[in-house]
Amino acid sequence: MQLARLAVAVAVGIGVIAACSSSSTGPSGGGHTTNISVRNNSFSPTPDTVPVGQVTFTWETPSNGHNVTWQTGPGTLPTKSSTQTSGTYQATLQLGTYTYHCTVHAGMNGTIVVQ
Ligand SMILES: [Cu+2]
Repeated sequence: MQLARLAVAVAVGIGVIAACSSSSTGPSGGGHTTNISVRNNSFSPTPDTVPVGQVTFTWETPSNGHNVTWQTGPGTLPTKSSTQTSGTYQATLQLGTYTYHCTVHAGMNGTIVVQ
């Protein structure tokens, strides 16, 4: 009986992991990826849930000038990116929830949940 309970617990655990990793974007627009796209006037995916560590923002081309500027988050916020039209920018994140935006375009916002 105890063994059966353990088997159920393991099966449920595997199911949760599979549900999280099966797709980079969920039905609500949320994602689970450390690679975030900088599009014209939006970041994708957002909200995004990632593990502690580095995330990479990649500017889709062609692109207008955008930047990644951190607004709120735990501890000292990462240094903002330059305003650029291509390339990548990386930031190292710790446990907690971060919000960021592009200072050029009002409404170009993003959220990353680090867990
Ligand atoms: Cu922008």
